[in-house]
Amino acid sequence: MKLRYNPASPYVRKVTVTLIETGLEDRVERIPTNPHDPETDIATVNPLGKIPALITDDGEVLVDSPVICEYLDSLHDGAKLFPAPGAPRWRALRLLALGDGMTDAGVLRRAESRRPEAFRYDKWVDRQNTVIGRAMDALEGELERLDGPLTIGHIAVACSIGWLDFRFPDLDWRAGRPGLAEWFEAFSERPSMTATVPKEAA
Ligand SMILES: N[C@@H](CCC(=O)N[C@@H](CS)C(=O)NCC(=O)O)C(=O)O
Repeated sequence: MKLRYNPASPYVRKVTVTLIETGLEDRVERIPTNPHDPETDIATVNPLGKIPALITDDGEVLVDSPVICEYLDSLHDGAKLFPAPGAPRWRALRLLALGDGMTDAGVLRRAESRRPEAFRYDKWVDRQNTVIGRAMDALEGELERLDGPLTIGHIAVACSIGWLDFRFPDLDWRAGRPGLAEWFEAFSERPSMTATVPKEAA
């Protein structure tokens, strides 16, 4: 399999953490890709022009990190990151959506701040910060759901927070959320997380 990859992307990180946690890391070749490079060929692989994209051994192209992660989860016999249908699955998918939603809001905030100053809309930035803050408050209020067997939800939340720390070190999200901060510090010590800390591509 081939993974269109960038070490700064929080969505890609979810996939690489999944690969490590499921023991599939050696089956995937990482192809460095900058989707913002005008010369990139990513659109010939993924019409949406985004990473991650996974080319399977059958030549199928899978896009969107939740889809890729669920596919990878189907390839191993260990404990599943996507629980079987039932309440645990919905809890995991809820966390996945919250984590990805925080990342999506952060991406929107970052896009706004990269516009020429005259085109920036501060209220839009504030709106995204509010979204991130509300989602984190929700997580702080349901810390017990962050315990228990590892799921794709935990991975999504941790990759999101790790990326928010990387891009917005001034966010100060730990203030007033001691439980979430403690959970994140502990989760970040997993080998799958220490091996995938976000960084700019070389
Ligand atoms: N929902 C997608 C989001 C992927 C995404 O937005 N990736 C960013 C990199 S972090 C990207 O490729 N952006 C390029 C663009 O939007 O043109 C997923 O979960 O995979």
